[in-house]
Amino acid sequence: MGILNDFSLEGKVALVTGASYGIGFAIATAYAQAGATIVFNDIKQELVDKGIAAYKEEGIEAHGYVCDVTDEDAVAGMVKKIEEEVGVIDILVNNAGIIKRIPMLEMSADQFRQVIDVDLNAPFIVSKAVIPGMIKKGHGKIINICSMMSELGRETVSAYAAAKGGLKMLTRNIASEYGEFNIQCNGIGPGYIATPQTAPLREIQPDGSRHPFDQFIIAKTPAARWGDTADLQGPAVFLASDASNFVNGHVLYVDGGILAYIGKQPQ
Ligand code: NAP
Ligand code: GCO
Repeated sequence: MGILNDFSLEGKVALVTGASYGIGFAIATAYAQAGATIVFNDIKQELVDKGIAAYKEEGIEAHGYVCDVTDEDAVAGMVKKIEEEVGVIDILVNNAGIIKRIPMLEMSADQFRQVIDVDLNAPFIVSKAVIPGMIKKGHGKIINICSMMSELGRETVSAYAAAKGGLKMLTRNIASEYGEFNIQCNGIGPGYIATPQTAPLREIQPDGSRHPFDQFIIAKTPAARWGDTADLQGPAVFLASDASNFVNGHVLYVDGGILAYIGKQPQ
């Protein structure tokens, strides 16, 4: 098969955090199709059970663990269990994330910290727990799910933008610090993707019209549509596979062109 072999994930163990549904689920499904064994976690048993059932429907025997990614001891315990029960992790996707859309002057410091904790501190905690195994194995892939907000700001998302901007720099730093151990750490910056996280921005209005933010995103995206979780699958497989072995510290924006576009000129 030549070059296509480089994209295979056969024999690899992949941990995707917060992957019962949404972007994490789509990425894990693609990894399974490429040959990897799938491990995921979520905060609640109910979500883990739902996730396992959803993977089963796709013909995937996924291993699910209950774990809050912000809890350092819990994460260390989970990674130890995964190593014993499934195998040493080859691929980590730091996907679990939250957003709070609150104007900065109305946001409490506690709310700000909660977002930083899940979206920035947790990728540090989980990466720290898996890197030693990757070093022993002689290779590893870490993929951090960044955002348009790793580059851009907008009203109401100060904590999220601060966290995702920080996650871009954590990505570069892991690449810098552990590249010599054959570990590649890259980011994916999804554009606006239709998932439960963005559902409030797409709600149909009482008069049946589209949400103004929905219309704004369509106008701001050269592809003129929201992204689908499937749009992230190919890029995620590339960054987890041998095809990207000399790609390190990069953020691959999968955004339908948003970051390249100044916006529609006035008619
Ligand atoms: P989602 O639908 O809200 O899914 C996020 C998942 O993370 C949920 O399963 C959630 O569980 C889990 N999670 C949250 N906090 C956690 C914690 N402390 N420990 C373990 N799991 C936790 O979001 P999504 O849209 O698929 O987004 C996935 C990632 O992509 C996030 O990092 C997000 O910021 C990023 N992203 C999304 C978009 C987009 O347009 N949708 C664009 C760019 C980047 P619960 O349901 O229990 O909260
Ligand atoms: C928002 C959105 C975004 C997206 C995504 C963009 O309120 O602006 O939720 O932040 O979720 O991260 O890449």
